[in-house]
Amino acid sequence: MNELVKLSRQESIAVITIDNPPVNALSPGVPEGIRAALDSAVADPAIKAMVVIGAGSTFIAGADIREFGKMTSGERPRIALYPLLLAIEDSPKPVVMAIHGQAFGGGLEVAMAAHYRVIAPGAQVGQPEVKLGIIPGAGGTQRLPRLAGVAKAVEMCAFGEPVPAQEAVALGIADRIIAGDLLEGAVAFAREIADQPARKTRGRTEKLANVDTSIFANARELARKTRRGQPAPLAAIDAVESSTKLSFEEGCKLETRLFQECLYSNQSKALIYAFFGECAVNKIPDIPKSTPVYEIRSAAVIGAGTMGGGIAMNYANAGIPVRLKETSQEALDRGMAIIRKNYAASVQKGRFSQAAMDERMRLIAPQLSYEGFDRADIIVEAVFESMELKKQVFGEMDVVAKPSCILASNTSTLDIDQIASATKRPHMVIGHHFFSPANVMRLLEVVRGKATAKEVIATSMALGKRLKKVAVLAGNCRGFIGNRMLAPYFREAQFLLEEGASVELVNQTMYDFGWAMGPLAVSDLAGLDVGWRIRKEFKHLEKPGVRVPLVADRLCEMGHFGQKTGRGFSRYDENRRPSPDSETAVLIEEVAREAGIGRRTITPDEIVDRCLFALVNEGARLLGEGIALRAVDIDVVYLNGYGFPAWRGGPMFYADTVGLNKVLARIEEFETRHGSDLWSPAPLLQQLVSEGKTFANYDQKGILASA
Ligand code: 3H9
Repeated sequence: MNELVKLSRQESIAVITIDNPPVNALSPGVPEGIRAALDSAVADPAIKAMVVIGAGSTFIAGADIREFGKMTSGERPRIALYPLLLAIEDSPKPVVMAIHGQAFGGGLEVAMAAHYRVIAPGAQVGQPEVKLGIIPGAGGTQRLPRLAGVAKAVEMCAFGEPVPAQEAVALGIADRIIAGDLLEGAVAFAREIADQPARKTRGRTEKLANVDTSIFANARELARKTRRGQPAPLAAIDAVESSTKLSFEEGCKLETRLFQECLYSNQSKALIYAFFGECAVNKIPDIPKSTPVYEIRSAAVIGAGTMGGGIAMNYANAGIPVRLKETSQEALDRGMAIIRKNYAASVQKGRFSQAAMDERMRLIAPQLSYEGFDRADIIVEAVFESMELKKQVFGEMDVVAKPSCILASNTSTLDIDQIASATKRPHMVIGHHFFSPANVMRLLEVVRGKATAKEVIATSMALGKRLKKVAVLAGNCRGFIGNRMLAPYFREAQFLLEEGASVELVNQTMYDFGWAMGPLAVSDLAGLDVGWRIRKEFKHLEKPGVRVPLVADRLCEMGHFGQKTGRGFSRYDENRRPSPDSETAVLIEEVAREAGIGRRTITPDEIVDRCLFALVNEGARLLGEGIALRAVDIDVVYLNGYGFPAWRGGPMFYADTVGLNKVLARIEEFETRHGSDLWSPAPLLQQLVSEGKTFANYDQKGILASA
């Protein structure tokens, strides 16, 4: 019907195939093509029913997200799916949607307008729009409750999680699972129902009656808690609730209004940016897609502590057998017990079955020796953060590993080149910095040493995806992207204490900004002793006369390491609930007095600017030095590894929204007040401001230049 949608025939059944790679998004031309094919099939007297199917790996992943920016900037008119869906639903001949891969967003909305849906066993359906800061905008909030019931529709539209094929059938979203050839099965199904009367989803109201209204109140409460600061989930609940009160047409009108409000918000811009950011970080200018990759069929991890155990779980979750080595039986048993406990908790929460847990446990081989390490395709070192120890372990890895084995370090701060120097194959050495808890956190910082081979980098990026991580490439420097930026952020949080803010004010202010936790609460969670140890290791690098934070070290000297000792910046009860620690407050005043720091009233605005612009300034420095490839790479790191609010897009996106000239002016103000050693503006930031540009402009230039 056009180059994106084809019409063919299998006797009396018309087959409409959407072919818009990579994910059959509803880009301009696709809805028009479906409409033309539908009209043509309806007009053809030889056709009794239609099947709509997607070419390639998926049915339809939704509206074309790239179009939203064009719509809000006035470049293109609104995506008009509503009339197409009515035409499908009003077709006098039955329409069967054949779903494989994903029917997401507008894809599910198209599918629900049909009279029947068949689905492949591995497929998923979902309304993930809230993850983009919007709500379903083509009748999803009205048709889904009619098929799946109101409670499930609220859950799917407000929280965005997909539903697998089996559940879709049980819920009534799909009619039948088709194992084997989907098109063949769908055509056979279409023949079966060709003479049945058409069932219009919008006319079905049986699941809208006698709805327990507490569903909405409970969902709102959950959304306020788990999607803090985000209006889209609440708008989605309002829209689904309207299906129980308004006619289909009126419900759709409300949905459209709420969709528009969300679409034009800054939050949706930030979340859409974050979505494309995750795709962008995979593209590395000097490593083309054609770069050969090593096959990873088996892995080994050294160190069964919190990180090592979590990393081993990632491999087992991906179906990759993994050996887990420790130096003592006691540590090994402890590590395996934690893994078992974590898996058991997932089974209890219904995330996977007991059989799946047993299989994952079977894939992890605990051991005290290097036996079998010679067959591993990758060995990940996850020992204590000490250069001496890591070099010793890498020396051992070098001896046992086969030549094609990748040697990865989970270091969070140390120099990868120095670690690599302990081996005879620095080209095979790379950083795989997982984030704690490694089995949960999505970020994987892949750290490139100066000798790391391109194939090893390409393999690491692909492996990241297989382990269901967001892999971001970083250059080698102390702390890489995430932790290097975190240092000035934490520094400012502590300086603010010394200058007069309370622990609670600093934490609450950053929490209210949207961070998952305040900076001092994060330090207490991570353990103050970790930073203390690192600071001691790097003491020789400190510039004499430059102010350093004093409170954390003093707390450590008192044995207050944070949550694990029950005391740190805050006090913690047995359930790790925080409360103010008056002794810490006294200590802070004492430290300030000793250091001659004057105390004053600190406002929340100053807390936000000091902490965030310290982060942004360091980010700009990383960009200028080429440690981070693009500003979006930094943002993806912060969104996936550090609890930065996704709806603010990340620190660099946030700086663009504030205006880089304003950010620079504030940094210059802090420089005057606190000195150039702490606050000299990053040269790249100065350059962008002088050229009237943004970080987004910088990224565009970088991507275009490398294309
Ligand atoms: C919506 O539907 C609103 C409606 O209510 C209608 C309103 C009127 N558009 O993720 P991948 C690109 S809102 C444009 O690596 P995977 C992606 O950027 C939409 N592009 O593949 C990447 O590009 P590149 C609701 C899209 O196999 C490439 O495709 N739907 C879209 O790991 C491959 O993507 C969603 O939110 C899109 N919709 O995962 C679903 N989707 O090659 C969003 C993907 O340049 N998509 N791209 O790097 C997904 O969740 C995943 O892409 C999916 C495939 C699970 C489908």
